[in-house]
Amino acid sequence: MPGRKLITLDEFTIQETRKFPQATGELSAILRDIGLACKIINKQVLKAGLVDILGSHGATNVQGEEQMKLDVYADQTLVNVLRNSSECAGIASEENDEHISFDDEYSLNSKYVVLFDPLDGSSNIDVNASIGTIFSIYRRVSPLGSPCTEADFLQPGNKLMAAGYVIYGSSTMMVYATKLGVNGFTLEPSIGEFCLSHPSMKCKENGKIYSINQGNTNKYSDGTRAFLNYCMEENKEEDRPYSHRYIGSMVADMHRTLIKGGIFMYPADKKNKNGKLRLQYECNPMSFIIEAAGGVSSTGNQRVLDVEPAELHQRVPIYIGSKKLVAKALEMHS
Ligand code: P6P
Repeated sequence: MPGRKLITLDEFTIQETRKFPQATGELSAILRDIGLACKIINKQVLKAGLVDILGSHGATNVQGEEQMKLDVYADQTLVNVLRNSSECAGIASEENDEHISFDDEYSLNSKYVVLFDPLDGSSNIDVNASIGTIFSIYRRVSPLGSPCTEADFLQPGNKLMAAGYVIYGSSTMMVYATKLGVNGFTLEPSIGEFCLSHPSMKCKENGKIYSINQGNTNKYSDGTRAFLNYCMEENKEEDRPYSHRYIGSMVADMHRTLIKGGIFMYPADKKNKNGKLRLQYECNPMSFIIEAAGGVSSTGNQRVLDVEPAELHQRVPIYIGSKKLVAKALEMHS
């Protein structure tokens, strides 16, 4: 791109670090590590149909879901890259029952821990729909020099230092948020770098797209069903009926919500009192990102980021996206 200033993820994170004189650059290093791991994962995702890595890996993860080989590959890639770089004290993954503490001297003295869903939406791998990696970075609460503890990973989302996702779609993009804002980077395969393509991303205050698995409608609360009827009613002044879009991959549905506005919902239902999505691996990172972009995110009863986690794999209902549309959904939900 002659003439156009190319800013790579590495350059951007270094520039951001300079805004905090006391920063040691560890957070930037972790973001660069995650970028590297996701470039490695991306290579396998791009050839999923060619290499015999489709089909179930046989094992099932802590959620009782069949593990696709790509899930396991993505999980191991993230663990290995983060362990080798020694920039964090340990990790917790949606694919593993317990957290993993890294025991080399550098890791033991690192001040951050990382959580991730290594390959969210993996049921879409076989149909070539977009899937993604979701990550969260917290400052540890356990003492430096000692192994990280479960308490480091059970912090509420309002303690997040950074969170983001990589979407393996028509292009491969990394979007991450800190308290400074949300920025998007598109992978330029010819140089193998994530390049700044979506600076200062903002979530529209209102939106015309609602995203939910309507197949579960008969299990939703009266309030949620009333909101769905509201979205489907004709109303010229309010551009209704709205459009329904649902990919079934949270990263893809949330990326569209961030860019085009609207609401994504995975409510509780009669069978799943806490919905399906995991607080620490999906809902908190996405809520941190959407709030940093000016949107909102609620369980229906409280701000997602304020939920005090009780266990690593707990689930919460979620209503997330444009401020006005989420407010309407919550008004009808209650
Ligand atoms: P359903 C993928 O399995 C996932 O965890 C999210 O990425 C996605 O939003 C949701 O589950 C889809 O669930 O029940 O609609 O298939």
